[in-house]
Amino acid sequence: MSASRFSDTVSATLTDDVLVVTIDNPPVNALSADVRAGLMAALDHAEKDSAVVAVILTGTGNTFIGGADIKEFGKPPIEPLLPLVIARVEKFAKPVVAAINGAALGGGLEVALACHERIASPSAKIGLPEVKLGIVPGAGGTQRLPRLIGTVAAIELIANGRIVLANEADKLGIIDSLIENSLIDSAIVSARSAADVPLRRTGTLPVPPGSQEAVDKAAAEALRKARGQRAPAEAVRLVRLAATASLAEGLAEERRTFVTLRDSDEAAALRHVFFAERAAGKVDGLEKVSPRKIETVGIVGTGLMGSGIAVAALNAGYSVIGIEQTREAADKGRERIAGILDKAVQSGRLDTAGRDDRLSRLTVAADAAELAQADLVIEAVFDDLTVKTELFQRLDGILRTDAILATNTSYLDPDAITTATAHPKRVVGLHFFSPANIMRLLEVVNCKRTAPDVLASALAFAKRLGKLPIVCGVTEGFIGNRIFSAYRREAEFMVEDGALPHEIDAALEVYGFPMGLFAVYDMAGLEIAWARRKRQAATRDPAARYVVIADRLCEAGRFGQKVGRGWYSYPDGKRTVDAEVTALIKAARAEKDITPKSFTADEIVTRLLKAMADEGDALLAEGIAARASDIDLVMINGYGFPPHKGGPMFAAGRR
Ligand code: 3H9
Repeated sequence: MSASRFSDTVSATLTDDVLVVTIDNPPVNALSADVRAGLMAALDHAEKDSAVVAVILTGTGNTFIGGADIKEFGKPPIEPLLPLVIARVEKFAKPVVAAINGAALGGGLEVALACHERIASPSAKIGLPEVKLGIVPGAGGTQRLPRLIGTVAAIELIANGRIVLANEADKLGIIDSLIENSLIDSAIVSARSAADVPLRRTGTLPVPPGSQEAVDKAAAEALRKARGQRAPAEAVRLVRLAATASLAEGLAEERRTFVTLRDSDEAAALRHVFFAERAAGKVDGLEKVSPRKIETVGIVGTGLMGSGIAVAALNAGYSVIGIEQTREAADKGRERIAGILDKAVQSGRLDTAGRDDRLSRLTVAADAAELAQADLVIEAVFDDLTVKTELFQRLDGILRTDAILATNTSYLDPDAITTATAHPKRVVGLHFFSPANIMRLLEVVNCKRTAPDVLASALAFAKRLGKLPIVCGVTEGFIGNRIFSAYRREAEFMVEDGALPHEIDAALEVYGFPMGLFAVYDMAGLEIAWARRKRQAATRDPAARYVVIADRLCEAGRFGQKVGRGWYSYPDGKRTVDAEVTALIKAARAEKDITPKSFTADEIVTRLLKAMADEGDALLAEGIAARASDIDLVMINGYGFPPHKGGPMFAAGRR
């Protein structure tokens, strides 16, 4: 066995007559300029050296190749470009086998698709997730994948950016075999035997014929989910093209589309989101702090929120102890949790063995003493300061001193709740979003006295739950509800100034929100916010601008969709502009002598973005949020802000 190095990141060993080329470019073996140059040099070497009969491409660690180097996008391109490297692989005279040891994504899968054979370990994750970055595959993915798996499956994977595990990739025909052990040894055997038969070059294969109806259905489904984003539609177009155009034509069109999309605002926004997600949850100074061990999670209150949290924890493998005040309530709580799991079984997301395993790790008791075993206790009781402080006091006598105590309050001051416990350092806020088993966002509130290892533990817990943790300081409503309040306030100011709710909603929906603000209000119900406004009335600054319209709606019994009338009315369930609401708005304007002006959709969006970004700037100045990108993630993952616009801070900055 002899070793050679072709660049800083690409080296090879010659095992008898097979050259095993390894990419070692941590953290994810991205196809940087050095990797591309190294691969070309390795192929040069393999071509010239008659002792080499076949080549294997593989990666180090748990990645084969994570894709193109996203950090290179937006910079001048460096030769050799990836399509050139890939064309060379496909045309290579000696067999090239991809030994897919881990994630093969984007350009990484495109390299593998050009190889003459693909074998993978069971842990491999395979996909073309480019649309998630606002682009299409740019190195042959849209042209080669359909040649292996057909148009329908290729649309389904590429236009949705869906990543599959090796097992599914094997069934689909993306890989040729799945190898449990000794991947490289098997690859060597395959490569040698491939040297004796004609090579299977993916680009020369015809796209398997399929039903046009099924193609149209897959395309329509992908476009529906895309909600106006460009990349999925382009991906569909390119995959369809593979069936009718030559490989060369298809590749040229793919490349043109890739370059246009790569330089688009949409792609810049989604790249921002990608890196924002990787930065989220990182806290300066916490890198060296070890989290405490958490295996058993107590949840006090198994209502809507508590049961959702319980399911999230059970899904992540924790043992869960739910606590209610009475045996009857505990039974109901257990039923609620089991009900969520049953629904998952019915929809095929969970098998019955998985449900039974989860239920075997669940206890719901009426006696808080059970929490003595818990490593972390999350309170999800009624959002009332007295209720929560009394609970914290009681828990002091039950919990182990090293157990962590989390509050799930939405609006109360966690530092005020903390005063009730003799162990304030163990308190942290975990603000889940409902339904807690589904929503990815989790605001992790670093309270005044939270110990660093408690914060580190909360972050590790969030990660294990598969959540996106955003650390924030203590402020009313934390990051999300503070920005949302500013957004809501501005929208109501605009209604008073002359825009009608449906005009604002239409502008937001065209911008990319799944639903306009006033439609969301109606869906959520108006009465809880009304009650809060009434509570706050005495302490409100009388000089501050206050819009009475929402109060008037509530006074008229217009509590939203569930009563058939709110900001809109809902005859036959259909959202409809209501003249009574318009009259009420006009009357409120007249009371303040406001002459209504009209707003364009762009003016509406600009004003709302500015309101959100100004509040975001305030959160940064107050040290509540650590970075602007965290604020963007909160609004994208908790409040429907369109990801392809990058979040309010990013979008306002671009304007
Ligand atoms: C593409 O391929 C286009 C082609 O079609 C055409 C080209 C012509 N580049 O996620 P992690 C960094 S587009 C640069 O926490 P994990 C990431 O920022 C690409 N950097 O790890 C982070 O850095 P830091 C298509 C990248 O183990 C670190 O790696 N490919 C890239 O949880 C660790 O990341 C994709 O969209 C990259 N491509 O998951 C795949 N990827 O430590 C994108 C990651 O400084 N990547 N980084 O914060 C992933 O999905 C995951 O990173 C992966 C590993 C599953 C690979």
